[in-house]
Amino acid sequence: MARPRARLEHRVRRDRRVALLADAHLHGPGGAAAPLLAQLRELPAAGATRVVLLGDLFQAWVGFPQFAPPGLDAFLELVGELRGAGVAVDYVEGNRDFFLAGSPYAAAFDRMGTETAFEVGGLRCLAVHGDGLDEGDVQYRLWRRATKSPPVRLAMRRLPAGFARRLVDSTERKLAQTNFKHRVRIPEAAIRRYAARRLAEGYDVLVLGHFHEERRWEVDAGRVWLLPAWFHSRRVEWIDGPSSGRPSKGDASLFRT
Ligand SMILES: [Mn+2]
Repeated sequence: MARPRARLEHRVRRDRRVALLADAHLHGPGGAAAPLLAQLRELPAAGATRVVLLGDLFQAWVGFPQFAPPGLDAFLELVGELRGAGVAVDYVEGNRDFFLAGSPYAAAFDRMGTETAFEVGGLRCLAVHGDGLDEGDVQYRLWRRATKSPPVRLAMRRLPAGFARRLVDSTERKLAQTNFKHRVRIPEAAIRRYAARRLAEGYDVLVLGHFHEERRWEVDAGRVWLLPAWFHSRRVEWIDGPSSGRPSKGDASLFRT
């Protein structure tokens, strides 16, 4: 049986313009939060109706207050402003995000979980972070299961702040090791197998983060888009619907070469 996923509500709301952002790794390679927040602040004026944050926004983000990364308060305040301006904000948990769904932070977003779905420009899109879909990487999958397990959650919830910071730092080093293979090779065959399975559920586009390098593939059942890491590209990506008033990138040009 597949691991239970925190399935999110698939509302039939057609978005006009969706902004996508993955792997900012703030306070890691992404640096300070301010430049990213400035870009997000522009989304309502740019016509966004939804922004999907595909995980690993911070170098590490744990759903308990003693782990709060620098810049979190300003980020959450901005999320509130975006939603107040009519932009839906979804957060998809990455491998550097721990116990966020079900935490007090979840209420700050329209949706918070391991995946989200939306429809824009006639495309039914599914967004998932992308770690753990390589079924051949047993070491990583075991590590992920252990670090996101209920006993670890219980232990982390009770940790004092100083210890929490040291734990994040040592976790950081382990992540660097377990993710090493992903840094040198994108598991294309595994991603294509995963895409075939998920697109068959009724989606046209699978959007992934995590792999940091951009790829756009046509597959039998639809399309796969690996987003560039924000800490490299320093920009948000877009999927446009036909009524956005901008040249349509919703369909034909979404996968332009
Ligand atoms: Mn990741």
